[in-house]
Order: sequence, then structure tokens, then C-alpha cells
Amino acid sequence: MSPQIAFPQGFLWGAATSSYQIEGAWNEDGKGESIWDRFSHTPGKISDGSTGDIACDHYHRWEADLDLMQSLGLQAYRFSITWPRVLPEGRGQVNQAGLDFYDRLVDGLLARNITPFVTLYHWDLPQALEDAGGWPARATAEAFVDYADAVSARLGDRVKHWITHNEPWVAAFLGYGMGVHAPGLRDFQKAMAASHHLLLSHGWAVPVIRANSQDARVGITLDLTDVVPASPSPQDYHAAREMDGFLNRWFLDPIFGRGYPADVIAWFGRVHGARVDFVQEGDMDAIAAPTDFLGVNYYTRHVARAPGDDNLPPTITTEDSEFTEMGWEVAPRSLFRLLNRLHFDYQTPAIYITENGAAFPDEVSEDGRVHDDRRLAYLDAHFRAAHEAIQCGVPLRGYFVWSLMDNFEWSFGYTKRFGIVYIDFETQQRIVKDSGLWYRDVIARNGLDGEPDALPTH
Ligand code: IFM
Repeated sequence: MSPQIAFPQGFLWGAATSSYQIEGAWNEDGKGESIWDRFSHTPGKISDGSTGDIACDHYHRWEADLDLMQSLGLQAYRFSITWPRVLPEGRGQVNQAGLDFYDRLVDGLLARNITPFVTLYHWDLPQALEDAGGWPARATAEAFVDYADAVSARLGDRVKHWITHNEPWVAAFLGYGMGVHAPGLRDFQKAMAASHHLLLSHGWAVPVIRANSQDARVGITLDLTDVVPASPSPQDYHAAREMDGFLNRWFLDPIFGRGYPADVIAWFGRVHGARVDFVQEGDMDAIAAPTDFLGVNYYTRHVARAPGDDNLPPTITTEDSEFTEMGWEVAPRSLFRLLNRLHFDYQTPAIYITENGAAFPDEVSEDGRVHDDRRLAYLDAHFRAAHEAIQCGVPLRGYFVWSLMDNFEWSFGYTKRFGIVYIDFETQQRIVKDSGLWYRDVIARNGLDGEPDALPTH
């Protein structure tokens, strides 16, 4: 019997991970040091003092992990490549042993009928490139193109879905502006230059990937949010517009051929004293290279208040407001709003939700299972919101849950669990959580049971 909330035929259900968060094997088989190796090895940077040295040990357990994915019925798997595994110094000599790992992984996925979605950059920049200036330096964008070439030349015959970058906002602004991610700098001018070079490297890499991978679909993944004014006041609307510029439009506008938004350039200058002096002739055309899809990572909405109201919390809390372990508000309606906005404002090509999920404090129960009801409810509500958006004409083609398994959550170490599979980091035992078992059924039925509810109000 078909489910009441049925997704379109061919809708792709998957799960996502990233290299540094799961692989481990940080110094094996010729891999070079990355900025996250350096950052996590620096005392005081990671809240629980941990590193990604072992993480989920996926580098050694990949075959069993692929079997697990198959047992869940996953149709697609989004993973990222460790740049310094492939090019230990960031450029120059290719480390074949590093590429061999991904070669085996791709073959293993295809043998299990799971479509690989490869992300080239999920934040583990070779330390050697950081030492030479990192993303604020234009030369890093050039090095990225060589890296994209090496990977797509090797895997492009089998990998047909490519994501150049994951969340360039985070890489640029948390890494170079706020210092909470590697490489840990606090310099807004550098962060802005980094954001430009990340985008530029994306635009330059698109034709290179296409040349190496016939019929490839190429896109970029942005972390996007729905910015909501805290009140109907003109001041709060203005604050929301500014925040939307910084979080969303700074990346969306150039990718969709509109150049950098003037109001955001002015805001960067006013608030951070930063200048846009890194754009060279032809850059904006390169960044606007046509893509085949937009990857959307969505977790929560953002409530904006005008300055002066800083003593008020950045939320509009009501009786039924719920927050995840990250302190992020559960806001499925905002996913619906965001998807429609992207479709309407940018006429996006296909969209994939390349990440969506939630951290909750999971425990293994006496019955040996992980009853993560809140994650299950979170996913259920967001799937419904996505379904509603599809009904409104949004070209949403697939959905990747973040994450396949609990992993290294950056500066939070192992204290935040996002997986639909539980990891015991002492023994490396994997336990499929209740949300994972439920997801397996959603995939099998290509939809959800129950009445199509009205969308929640937030
Ligand atoms: O774990 C991260 C991921 O690496 C990028 N997107 C957000 C996730 C949760 O914070």
C-alpha cells in the first residue's frame, strides 16, 4: 500500500558524512597534515580535548559501514575526500594510496547500488597550503582546481554527482573570522577574502570536473537558513535583511550570477571595517558557472533583532519551542519557507537537501537499543516540510540525513551525536538507532504514514 505522504518516483534518499569527522587514520598511507589535524592537536581548541585521529575508524571499517548502509536501504551516500590524503602537500605529487581508498569506496558503493555523491572540500585543507596563506590567498583557489582535477580524473568514470564545497560560509567565517574552526584566525578581512576564493575555486573547478566526468552533475552545498524578524517592527525587519545578506545572499547572489550584494558589502565595511579588494576581472563570471543542482544544508531558522535589543535572546520562544543539543531551534516550517524562497528568488536548478538532522543526548538502553524518539520526530517533521515544498513546485530531488553515524562534531568533539547509527567510540561498535530503523522504512515506502499534517507554525 502506498504511503499517504508519497514522494515523487526517483526521489533519492541518502545519508551524509565528511572525511575528517569519520575516517581517522590521520597519518596513514602517506596522508599529509590537514588544518583540522593541527587545530585539534592544539590544546584548548576542542571542548572535550579530543581529535579526529581515530574518529569512527571508517578508513579501516569502510566495508562493514557500506554493508550497514545497504542494510538501511540507502540509495545514495554523500561523503567527502581528504585533500591531503590525495595531495599531502596540497599540490604537486599525487599520493596514489590516498586515491586508492576512495576508489575502493566508490566501487563498494556501486556494488551495493548506492549512488556516490562526492564532496571535494569539507574543511580539511592541507596544512602546507594554510602555511602558504590558506583560503585568504588566491593561490589556494588555483591549488583546489588541480586537486579537483586529480580526483575527478580518477573517479569521474563512476562518480556522477560532485559537490565542490561544503558550507563555504563556515569555512570562511568560522575558520578565519571567528576563530572557532580551523585554522582559528580572527580577521574579518581575511574571512571575506577566504569566502571569495572558496567561491572562485568552485567556479573554476566546475568545467574541470565536467571535462573529466561525462554527464556529471555538479553543484555546491551551502548552509542556508530562514531569517525571521523577532517582531514586525521596521528595525527588526532591517536586522533580518542584514542577517539574511550575511548568511544567505553573500553566497547565493554570486553563484546565481548577481555579483556580491551591495548592502552586504556596505555592512561588512561598516561593522567589520572590511574591504572588497580581492575581486579581479572575470572572477564573478567564473563564480557564476552554471551548475546542475544546489545542495542545501538546513538545521534551524535564525531570529533577527535590531541592535539595542541585544539583551533579549535571539529566539522567539513559545510554549512548544524545542531546541536540540546544539541549542538550535527545531523549525521545520522554516525549511518549507527556505526551499520556496530559493525556488522563487533564484530559480534554482534541482535542489538536494545535502544535510539535515539533529543532535540529541542518546544513550544505549538496557535492551541494547537507542530510542532516539526526538531525532525521529525531528526528521519526520522536516520530511513533511520538504514534501509540502515539492507540492508547491520546488525541484527537490533528494534528501541526505546528517549524519549516517555519530562522529567528531568539530570544536565540540564527540559530545554531540547526530547519527542515525550510534557509535561507541571506545569499542567502535555500531548500533542502528530507532531513527535509523524508521528511516529504513521511509526509504522502502518512499514516503511517510499518517495524515498530511498542517505545517507547524515555526
Ligand atoms: O557536522 C556538521 C557538518 O560537518 C557540516 N554541517 C553541519 C553539521 C552539524 O553541525
